[in-house]
Amino acid sequence: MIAQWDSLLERVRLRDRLALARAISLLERNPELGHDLDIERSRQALVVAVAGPPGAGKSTLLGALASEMTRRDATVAILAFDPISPRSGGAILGDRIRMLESAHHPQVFVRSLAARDPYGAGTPQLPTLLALLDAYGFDFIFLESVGAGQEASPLVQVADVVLLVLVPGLGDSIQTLKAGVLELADIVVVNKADRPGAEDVVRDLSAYYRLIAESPESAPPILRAIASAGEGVTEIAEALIELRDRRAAAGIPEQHREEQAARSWEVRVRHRCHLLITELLNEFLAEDRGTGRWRALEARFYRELAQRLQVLAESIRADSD
Ligand SMILES: Nc1nc2c(ncn2[C@@H]2O[C@H](COP(=O)(O)OP(=O)(O)O)[C@@H](O)[C@H]2O)c(=O)[nH]1
Ligand SMILES: [Mg+2]
Repeated sequence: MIAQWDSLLERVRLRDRLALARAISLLERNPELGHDLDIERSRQALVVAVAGPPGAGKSTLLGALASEMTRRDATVAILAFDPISPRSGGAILGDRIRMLESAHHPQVFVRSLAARDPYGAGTPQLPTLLALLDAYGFDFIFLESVGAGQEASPLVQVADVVLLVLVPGLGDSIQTLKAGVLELADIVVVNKADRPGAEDVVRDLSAYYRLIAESPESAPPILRAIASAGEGVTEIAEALIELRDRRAAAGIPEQHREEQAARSWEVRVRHRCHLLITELLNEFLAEDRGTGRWRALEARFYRELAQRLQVLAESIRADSD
């Protein structure tokens, strides 16, 4: 399997799309693969987390943005993270993204992935996935979560920049948003500008950033858009290209690289622990539902958890030898 992975990786570096798709599938089944890849990442791609409430138009905007980027000869990867719905067991993908996917545009790669964590935000393989897409040589990698998206999710943590999509009529407007994501935003889009109240949101956001920004230049641009009509998309593409160019010119500071590597590691460890505990807990609960014997099982639960952690530790040691 390692040999298969290595040969796929070689082909990915030569921009072989089929190999890329296969490598992602292999990685989905084998989270341990590509362990060190994220450390080696050249990071020429700009990784953009797209955050915002469900229904804000993130998928629609991404479809329009991808088209705009390809007109500028840029290559784009879109990863859509869908929570595993207990009812359907399946995944949902925005219509516009689905359209792109089926159009087989040579410059756009779209993949929908199942998110197995409570934030609806990814998989333990996320850092490796990004490294893989980076190795292929994409200019932009967009990450969309269909989770609540208003908090600092793991997607935001691994991204280079955060594109926040908001809409008119957010109740008490920006007060309803968790502060974290507003502060992390590098570009803010007020989408559905065809609806009443768009200017109110723009005004509230401007006031907010005037208050918190250290200098006017450090406040994110606030752009209006009507994603469904493709309006305002050029400006968003230009803002992203400018961010990318500025980062490329400045070089990536060593400290930032270290921070990214540490965060990638944190995301992976968090997910692994979460999965391990959840799976074991589900097994115990299924075994004992309704009998009340679970109280007595607690000690056994911890013993078994320790054993599984031991197995995980061994597999990781074997992998890095
Ligand atoms: N009126 C209006 N509707 C839009 C706009 N952008 C997207 N929509 C619609 O909003 C709905 C949700 O869009 P979607 O992209 O799936 O949102 P997501 O959940 O944030 O990905 C869809 O029915 C879109 O057609 C816009 O600018 N104006
Ligand atoms: Mg969506």
